[in-house]
Amino acid sequence: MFFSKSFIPILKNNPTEAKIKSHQLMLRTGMIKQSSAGIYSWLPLGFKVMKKIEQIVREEQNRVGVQEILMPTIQSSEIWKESGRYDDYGEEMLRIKDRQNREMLYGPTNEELVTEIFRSSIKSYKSLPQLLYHIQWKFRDELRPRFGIMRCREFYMKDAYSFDISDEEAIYSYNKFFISYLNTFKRMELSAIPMAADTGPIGGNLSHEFIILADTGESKIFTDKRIFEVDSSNTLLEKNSLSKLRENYEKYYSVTDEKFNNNEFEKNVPKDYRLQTKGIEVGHIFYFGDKYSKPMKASVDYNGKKEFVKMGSYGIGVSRLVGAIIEAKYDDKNEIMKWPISVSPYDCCILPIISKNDNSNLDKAINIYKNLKKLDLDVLIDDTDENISSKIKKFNLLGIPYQIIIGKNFNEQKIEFKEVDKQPIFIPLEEITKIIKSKKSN
Ligand code: 5CA
Repeated sequence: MFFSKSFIPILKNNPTEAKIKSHQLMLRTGMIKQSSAGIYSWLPLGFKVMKKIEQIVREEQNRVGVQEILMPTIQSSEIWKESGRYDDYGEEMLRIKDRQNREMLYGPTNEELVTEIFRSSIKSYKSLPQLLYHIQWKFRDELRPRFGIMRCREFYMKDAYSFDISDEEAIYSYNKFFISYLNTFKRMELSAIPMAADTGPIGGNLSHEFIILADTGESKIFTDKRIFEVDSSNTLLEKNSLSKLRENYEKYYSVTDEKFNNNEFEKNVPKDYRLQTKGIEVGHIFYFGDKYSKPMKASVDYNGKKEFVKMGSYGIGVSRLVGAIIEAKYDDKNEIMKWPISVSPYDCCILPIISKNDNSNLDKAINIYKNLKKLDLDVLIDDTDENISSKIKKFNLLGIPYQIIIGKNFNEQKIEFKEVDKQPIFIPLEEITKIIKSKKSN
């Protein structure tokens, strides 16, 4: 992509309405545009990042055997009346009437709809477990939408649902999501810590929030620092290995504020390991047994009788993750963003120094651009005649991790190559592509 033709509307200064760095940076670099309170359009740069996050989430769901479906955003109120949540959900739910005066709603979550889909087709326990997910827009009429896409009204969520015959099997499903979430966030170079959490309007008695530590986060957390050292890498997708993993985490006291109890904290965590801080909730998983299957009569035949299925639900804030990654990776002091390559809007950028009457650096840059494109790399070339220092400043904010700079002493064997947050090195193009490709395939 040529910068002059791209739709990346950069702002000169930080917008004053934005209070946290991710919101500032997303507006400043033209990733999003607010269309009304808590509702945003996604412009090319932001959309590319979100789509890459979505794809990682999808691959990791598929890897643990969850099947993708797509449910609509608009739901009928009938099923919500069956579960009893139509009234409970209150003003956060956006209620709509169609032309026949039927009560509809814009889905804030999908437990009811997926249960309705399940019960209409699955009749025997032999078809269990069923693990289904979709990635779809949600609407919650938040009282105080804030921090840009971090707490907004319309947001993009991956929500998954599990159906099992017994508590034991259902916990096995729960644990598959547990490992899948750890792997998902690891691929985005994030360290997300699972913490015992409250279940809120979703219900149930077992729940974990996946939290990224950040001063600007809205979740208060109380944790034993040793939990950061738990290693999930050799976990197998079978019952014992997964419950061992959960045990390894649950050994350490680690909770969100709704679950916090100071006596327990002090009793269980030696003084030196106590940490009270803030974080961003990027995922939340719940086990709630027959909370929905019972009132909605979702049962299967089992040993000659009908058994209500045991359910769990599992969310990831796909759009919120864009902001959460910025909060985790943006270097405020030096004003440098560095996207993890797995979600970066481009793999690499080329910054030629272009003077008024001399296009030779641009020609060299275009040549390199074509070579990189042939190797399937996604490249942004800054073909504008801005001076190099403002180009560098701009690209520090855009956060593309790798830069090729073409200046007056250009030498094919020693091309200036720079990681956005490091000093440049001088190497041939083959070396550059090797570095980027190997980082991408990690
Ligand atoms: N049905 C369950 C699990 S599928 C559910 O809705 N869980 S949730 O309410 O915790 O939401 C799942 C994830 O969506 C959260 O962890 C958070 O990352 C994201 N999320 C929730 N509300 C918002 C919001 N207002 N703006 C942006 N992201 C949100």
